[in-house]
Amino acid sequence: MPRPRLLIAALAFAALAWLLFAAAERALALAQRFLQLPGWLQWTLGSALGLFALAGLAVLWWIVRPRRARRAVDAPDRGTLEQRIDRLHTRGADTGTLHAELGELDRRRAEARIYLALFGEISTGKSTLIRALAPQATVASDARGGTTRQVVHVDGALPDGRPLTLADVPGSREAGGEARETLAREEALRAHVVAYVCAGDLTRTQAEEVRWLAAFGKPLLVVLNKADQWSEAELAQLLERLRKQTGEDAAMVIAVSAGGSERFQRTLPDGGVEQVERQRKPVIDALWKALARLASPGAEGLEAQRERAVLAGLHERVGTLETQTRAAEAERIVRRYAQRAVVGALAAIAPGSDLVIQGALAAALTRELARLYGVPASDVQVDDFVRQARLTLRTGSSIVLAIAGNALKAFPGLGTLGGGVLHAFAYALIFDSLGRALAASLAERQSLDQADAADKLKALLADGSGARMKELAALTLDAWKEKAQS
Ligand SMILES: Nc1nc2c(ncn2[C@@H]2O[C@H](COP(=O)(O)OP(=O)(O)OP(=O)(O)O)[C@@H](O)[C@H]2O)c(=O)[nH]1
Ligand SMILES: [Mg+2]
Repeated sequence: MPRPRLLIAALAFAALAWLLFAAAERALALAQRFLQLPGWLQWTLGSALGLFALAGLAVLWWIVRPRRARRAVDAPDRGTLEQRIDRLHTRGADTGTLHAELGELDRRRAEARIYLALFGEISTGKSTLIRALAPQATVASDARGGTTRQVVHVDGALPDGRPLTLADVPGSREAGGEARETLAREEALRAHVVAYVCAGDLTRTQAEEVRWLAAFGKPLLVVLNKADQWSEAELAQLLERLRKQTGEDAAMVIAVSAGGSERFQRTLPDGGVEQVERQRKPVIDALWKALARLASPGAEGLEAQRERAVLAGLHERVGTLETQTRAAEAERIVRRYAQRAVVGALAAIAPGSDLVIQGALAAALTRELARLYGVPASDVQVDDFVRQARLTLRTGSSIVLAIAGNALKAFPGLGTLGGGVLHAFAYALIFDSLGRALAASLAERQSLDQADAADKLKALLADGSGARMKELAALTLDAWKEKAQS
């Protein structure tokens, strides 16, 4: 610490000590005077002081009371994210939509319009609300008045004239609509302000959606639509419950009536009936007021939070793609080693009755998979791992041969090719199981966990079902044919 700061600290400390002494002295003097007062005055003054202290404590509690912790999402910086996307691209993953998302991020920043996304379960009235917010806009969206299938943007304006783009998104929680729900969520992240539209008390899943949106830290508005369906007293209660339910998550909770149409039957004077459709009048003043307040920082002022949300969403998407890409790569590696093991087995002159894992091959497979998952693996660790796999196999050798024999019966062409093929097939099964077990364990534990991988290996060696056997049989047959030709 530089000297002047040290000096200031010492002076501040001395001043504080002096103050404390003075306060203590004063308190003692006051206490003495208090004791000299007549009894009734002691009581009145004492109770007043006590009440005062209690009120102070209450205020203090109100300030520091524990609040429902808001889970903030991780948002990496843009540079790191771009590097990860580029790495995925060079590894052959389809990164088109990720690049497009970054492009859209920049496009909207340059545009400097405020984006409001309306998000919520199906049929809560999002599309109707957008029509009410921008009645003059010619919306291409559902003239049929059906469910929204894709993201639709509608241009409007805030009460003060600033341009506003409204994003209508597909409703969430539609049976079989998972892909559309993803579209909706991604669009919600791209907006400056999000309105969560509901039409009554929040269900647990709706409350979770609100929490999910809030975690991105953007202004979030909960809009109770279809207010016309409730009495004033019911509405007040509903709003109260919604406020309690969403707590810190929502900046505001308001009620509106987007309008929509109602149909009813009218009995005509001649006794006939007529179907009538009538537009309800929208009542959305509260929404305009709330929007004016939430959008007051302007597109620029809200941009940092918006960018954070988009990057956080991308972070998740990139993570998923990384996992998928790595798994696909692991599968290719495992297949390559299974092939090599088969070729090696077919080249052996006289196959013994024992199955012994080809050590060098297994070590190379282990090393390659560990590198893929970014798990450091020393030579000792790799050797240990191969030894453990051998032990696992020794006890399971007969099971593997039995499974291989059984599987071969299902492929008539292979069964007749003799014992060499049975052994080769068994090795395909062994290396495929070893590789898959190791890849799964590495992905799960991020370490070379022998016990875990051995458990997984045992399970896979004993699993002779399904498409895996077919693939391994084809692989064995190909190798056999190649050998026969040469
Ligand atoms: N009573 C009443 N009904 C409304 C109101 N707003 C919308 N509706 C009705 O609610 C139904 C659904 O409205 P939409 O606007 O299509 O709902 P949405 O949220 O866009 O639905 P999805 O696109 O499927 O997610 C329609 O029948 C509307 O007429 C309202 O304020 N009051
Ligand atoms: Mg809609």
